[in-house]
Order: sequence, then structure tokens, then C-alpha cells
Amino acid sequence: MGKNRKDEQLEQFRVDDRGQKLTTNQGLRVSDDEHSLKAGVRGPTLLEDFHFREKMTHFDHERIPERIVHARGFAAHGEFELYESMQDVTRAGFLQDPSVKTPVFVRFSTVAGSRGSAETVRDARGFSTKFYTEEGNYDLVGNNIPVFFIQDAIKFPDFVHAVKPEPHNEMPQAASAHDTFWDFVANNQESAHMVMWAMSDRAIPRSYRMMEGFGVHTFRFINAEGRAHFVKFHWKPVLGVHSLVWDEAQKIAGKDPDFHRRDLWESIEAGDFPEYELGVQLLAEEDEFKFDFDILDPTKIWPEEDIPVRIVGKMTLNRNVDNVFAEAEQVAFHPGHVVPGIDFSNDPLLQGRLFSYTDTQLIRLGGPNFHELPINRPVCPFHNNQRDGYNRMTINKGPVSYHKNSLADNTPSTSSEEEGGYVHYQEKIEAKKVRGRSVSFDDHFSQATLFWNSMSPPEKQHIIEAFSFEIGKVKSKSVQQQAVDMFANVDLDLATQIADSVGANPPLGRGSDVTKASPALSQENTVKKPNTRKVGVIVDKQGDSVELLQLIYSFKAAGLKPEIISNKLGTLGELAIDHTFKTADPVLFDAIYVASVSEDLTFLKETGRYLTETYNHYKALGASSTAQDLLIGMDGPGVVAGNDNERLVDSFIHAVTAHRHWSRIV
Ligand code: HDD
Repeated sequence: MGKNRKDEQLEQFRVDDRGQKLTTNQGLRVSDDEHSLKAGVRGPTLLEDFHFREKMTHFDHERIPERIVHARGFAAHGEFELYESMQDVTRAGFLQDPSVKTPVFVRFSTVAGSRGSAETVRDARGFSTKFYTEEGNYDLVGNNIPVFFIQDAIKFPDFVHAVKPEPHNEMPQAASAHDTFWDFVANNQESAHMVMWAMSDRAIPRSYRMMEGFGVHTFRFINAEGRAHFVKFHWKPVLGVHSLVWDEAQKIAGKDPDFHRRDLWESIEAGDFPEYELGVQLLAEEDEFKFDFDILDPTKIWPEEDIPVRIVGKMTLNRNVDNVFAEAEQVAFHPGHVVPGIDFSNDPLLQGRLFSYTDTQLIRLGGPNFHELPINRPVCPFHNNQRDGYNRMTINKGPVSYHKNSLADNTPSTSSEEEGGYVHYQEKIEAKKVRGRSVSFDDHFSQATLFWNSMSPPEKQHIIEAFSFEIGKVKSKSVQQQAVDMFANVDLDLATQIADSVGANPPLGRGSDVTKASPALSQENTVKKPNTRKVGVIVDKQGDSVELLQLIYSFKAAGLKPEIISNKLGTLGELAIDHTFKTADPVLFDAIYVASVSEDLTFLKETGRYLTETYNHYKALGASSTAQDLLIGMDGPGVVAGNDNERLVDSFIHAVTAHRHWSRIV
């Protein structure tokens, strides 16, 4: 893999300490790093021990404030390439020429949990992309859910206070299943649509590689002639959109709190590079008012069936970070980092974000020079009259640091639009200064119902169960009832079932008249591929090693990722056993295949545990001829056994590809 411009730039900051002499930060060689300087080996430590003081002081300052939201995240490098020029709609340089590859850095995250929290919690996922373009950095700071909880940024602190752990006891961590969140929801009903998504399978993704990304807001594209289109951005994962089941997600939170970063890291290390296609929905300016929703309202989608998604390029994540802190933690995204040809709309949520992101970096990264950090530097030159501040790295030469000047020939000089200068779109505004919201933002429920109508029966069932879990955890009966009554506006049956489950009164409200659905919203209609699905292959160490080798070969040839599990580590023929029953767990696999069994009772018990759990999570199960008895009683689709091992392997791969077998009765 060749180095792109960002890789080359980062190279000058990389340091490999291996094989080097230990020194202080001043470059002084250190003779002893085990003992502090003392007055006698049993005496007190001396103040003059500069080595001890430097080492300890640095350590004492190693943490920076975590992000107020999206604290738990992981990132990777990659590249973006265009399929077709987009010059008809935008003059953005990186969207003109399909032969140009733009370096990118992408950070995925959960929203509510703190930096060390589990990754499989029920939550939206952040999906931030920094494009290092020749015209400056462009950041697309989105989520895996296309709408948001609130319509105006001034409510963001309230929303975040409500979803975060409650301040009196700091519980619960990384969870919305508590009183203040649901109190906020019921009393800020613009949240209805996003709550539907948050209670759906979208909020428990199987992998960062298998979720969509959305820019959420309506943005603007402007072409070279100055013509504008409204635009919404989509990332579509090539592997399709897939989710965990809730019980599994909760168990993984304990068995492997790093599940999503491990998945991303291992896939990239293995060369299975995550890929996402970039899609845009475009709307001519004159069509702004043609819809039954306001296109500036961030609680609304543009149904794909009404405004198609034009697929215009692909992003491939092909390199892991060298250092999580230097890159994933210090990266500073900002929806206001734009390039010529991309501009904002008046979405009041977006407008507020344009203030918040630089502000938060000032406290998080300790001052105004965070753009100089290697991960944040543009790949193009940057020059201006900003100077000084904490941790300034650039050494600006010469006496002039002001505009306009004559001493430096009035440089750095501004650029005309033709020369690449950013010119804001000249939207005509005639308005009174008011605190208020347009009445066109008032319909909070139609699209929440549209989402509900678009779900397949199992997806609906999962939403009912998620609501029942979350509202069931709420202690206040009043809040429970308010939430139940609120969701009667989305669907009466949904609210009635939640009420029944949490012991609330049957909902007030008459349900919804909306019958429209958007099939693109259902994960049932997503792409399904076997690629990179993790299969636990259970073997007895006395089993047939040649047969196992053949099996592993067939799985790999189909794109699966088999890992071998037995009661003890070691080898079977030339294959290493990857896990014991205890070091792995059925929730960490997409499917389980029993290749051979032993008579040992513990072995049988553990195999039974793996199979039952996998069956209960609707995942594929397979057993070769000698092990097929273990599947007795596990009926329904996705359970494959038999004597013809070759056919069996094919059916098993087919069963894994289906992702889940919801019609199973568990
Ligand atoms: Fe935000 C971080 C996405 C609304 C204020 N936000 C942050 C990140 C993502 C989003 C993905 C993590 C960036 C990273 O990986 O470093 N935020 C969104 C989306 C929103 C949204 C999709 C609605 C459409 N955010 C939003 C509002 C505000 C903020 C309305 C405040 C007015 N967001 C922030 C922040 C964060 C942030 C406090 C915390 C850390 C950071 O910015 O760098 O400024």
C-alpha cells in the first residue's frame, strides 16, 4: 500500500523508541530508571532528583478532559475515491476528479458513555470523517442515525445532561434506561423520531463496519456557476447494516467491552478493509418547500424512495492508528470545517454546532493551537496572522503578523473565489430577530410512525422489547406513563404493549393516521454477505485434523473468519487452538460449528452452552455428522446438521450469510 499525503506528513512525527537509549526529555542519558535518588538506600527521596520529578510530573498530567459526548471512540485511516465527478453540483476540489484519492481519518464512537465504557451499549454511534483535501480539511461529523433528538442547539446541554449518568449518584453508565432520559423525552417530544431509532436495532450495531453513517443536517452544495443544491450525506457500508440482539449486546459489554474497536482493528490488520460508499440526496433550491416536512428540521429524513441516494464514491479504511491518544483522542472534528463548494443550511441544530466544536477543543486540547497537532494538520499549506498561545509549534518568521500590511507586501494575502477563496453562499434573508421556532417544525410524530411502519415484524418486536426494558427501568411511575402516552402518537399498539409490559395504564392518545413506509429503513432489506463473519469452530483435540483443516479452508474460502475453540489450548494437527471455552464466549461469534466432540462431560456441557446461547441469539449453528446429536431440540432455520459434510458446509455458510434467523422460536 503506497503512502498518501497524510501518511507522509505523519511520518515526520512518528518516533520508534525501540533500540534507543533512555533519556530525559532534555535528551540527557539516564543511568538508572528503577530507583529514586535517596539519602541512603533506606532514606528519604531527594528533591534534586530531576529525573524522578520529570517522569512523575509528566505522568501526573497524562490525561486530558474526555469529550463531553462521544468520549468512547476508536479510529482508523483510509482513503476516499470518487466514482464520478460531482462538478455538476459542487465545486469542492476533492469531489471533481475520480482519479484523485483523498486521505481520510474516521472516528467511530458511542455518545453517552465515558471514555472507558463498554462499546456495545444501546446508543447512537458517532461516525466522523476528516477528509484531508488539497483545499483544506473537510469534516463530515455524523452519526449512524439520520435524525437527532432536538431541533435547536440551545437544547443540547439539556439533552446531554438528561442522558448522561444522573448527577447525584453517577448512574447508570452509558445507558439511556433511566428516569432523567425518559423525563426529557416525554417533555421534549421533538425527540420522538430519534427515540424510535434509538430503541431499534440500529442502536446496537454488530460492527462499526456494518452501520450506515449520516451527515444528519441538510447542507448545501454550490457548483462553479454558483448554483446551489440542498444535500444530505449518507455512508452505506458495503457489508450491509447488521445488529446484535439486546441480550447479546449486554453480555458482550462484560465479556469484551472493547468489542467494536477489536473488530475494527482486527479486520484492518487482516486486510479486510471496511468500505463505505458515499451517497448524496440532492434537492434543487426551488424544491425546498415541496415536502410535508421542513428540510431544515434535523428530526426529519428525506425518504430515499422520494429523493434517491446518488452513490458517488467509496471510502476504504486501510490503516490502524499507531497511537490511540495521539490520533483518535487528539483528533478535533468540526462541522464547520468546510471547503469551497460545501456550505451550511439554516438548520438551527447545525448552526449551534458551528460554535460548539472549536469551543470544546479549547478546553479538551488545552488552547488554540490544536490544529497543529499532527492528526489535525491539513495536508495543504496554511498561513495566517494567528500567533502564540499554549503549545505553539510553528515558528513564524518575520515581524509582520497583521493584515493589511505593506512590510510583507500584504501577505499572507486573501484569495478570490476563482483562486479557491471560500465565499459563503449569498442566501437572501429577510427576517425579524426572534427567539422561536418555525411552525413547520411542529410535527414530531409522522416520521416516527413512518419509521415504525417501515420495520419488519422482528424489528418491531425488538423495538417493543427495547422500550419495555428502558421504560421498565424508570422508577417514576409518572414518567413511565408520560412516555407511554407520548408513543401512542406514533403507534397505539406499540404504546399499548409497552404499557402492558411496564404496568402503566393503557395509553391516552389515538394512534397515528400515517400509513407511509420507507423500505430502505428496514435492515431486513440490507445487503447480506458471509465476509468477515466470525465462526467459532468447536473441536475435540483428539478429532480428525485433516477434516478440520479442510473445514477451515472451506470457511475461509467463503470469506468467513473461523476461530478454533476447545477445552484446552494447544494444537490439532497443524492448526492452533485459538480459545478455550472460557477465554471465548458464544456471544463473541456470528455462528458456531461443532466439528468434533469428546466424551468428556465438561466438554459436552460447554459445547451445549455455546450451542444454546447461539441458538437463542438466532445465529447459525452447524454440526458435522459425529456431533449432530448435540443439536437435537434446536429446531428451525439456520440449524444445519447431517451426514454429507460437504453439503453441510455449504448450507452452514448460507445460514451464516442470512445474519439472523428470526423465525426461530426461542
Ligand atoms: Fe456533536 C462531538 C455528532 C449535535 C456538540 N458530535 C461529536 C462527535 C460526533 C458528533 C460524531 C464526536 C467527534 C469525534 O469523534 O471526535 N453531534 C453529532 C451529530 C449531531 C450533533 C450527528 C446532530 C446532528 N453536537 C451536537 C450539538 C452540539 C454538539 C447540537 C452542541 C451545540 N459534539 C459536540 C461537542 C463535541 C461533539 C461538545 C464533543 C467532543 C467534540 O465535540 O469534539 O462539541
